[in-house]
Amino acid sequence: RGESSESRGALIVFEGLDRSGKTSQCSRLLSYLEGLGHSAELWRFPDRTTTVGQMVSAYLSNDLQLDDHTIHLLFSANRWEKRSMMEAKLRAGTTLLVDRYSYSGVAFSSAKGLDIGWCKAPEAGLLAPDLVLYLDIPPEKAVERGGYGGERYEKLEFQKKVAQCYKVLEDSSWKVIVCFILSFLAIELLTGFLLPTLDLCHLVAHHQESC
Ligand code: 2DT
Repeated sequence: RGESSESRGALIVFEGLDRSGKTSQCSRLLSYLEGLGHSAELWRFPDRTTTVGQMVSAYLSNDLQLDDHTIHLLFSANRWEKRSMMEAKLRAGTTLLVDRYSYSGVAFSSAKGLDIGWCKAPEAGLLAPDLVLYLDIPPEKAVERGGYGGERYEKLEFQKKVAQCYKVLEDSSWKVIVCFILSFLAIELLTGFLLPTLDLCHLVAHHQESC
């Protein structure tokens, strides 16, 4: 390991359908990394605590009706308002485990029929993830897990479209993890991808643009 002043944290993003296990795996990975002595934090988008995030939350719970483009930009704005804090954390050496990010933004909005190029545009300039862990679960299996609440997107037909839209977005930063393997091998699998990424972060000086 290099000098601590030269090392930054890694930006690790979890993506997947609702009920794919992102939140659980994020927490497990956090404990694991902390056990290894890494500084790490759990983040999630949407971050419902901000003013923008409260609008997003009201939209998701059907208390607020918004045009599809408008809500798309609010989701993106919610990432932009956290960008400088994320960068500061990463520079200070803290690894961020982020539950949903730009890929959710593009997949969910393009699943509604919005142009994919238009959906990607406001994401340009956000911090690029070092690693995206995509938890791959068939939509029918996700429904079986139960726990779909009453939120706007938690319906099987829509989740099927989202799954198709996610597939188009896969790039070299992605590791696709098949969900039924995950329950047995989660930490081993994840850390097989993760630890090399953490090492790499000590060498990478700058973040690239995302999307
Ligand atoms: P959670 O259930 O994980 O809180 O997500 N979504 C999320 C979007 O449509 N665009 C985005 O940019 C993000 C981050 C996915 C709430 C829902 O919001 C969707 C599910």
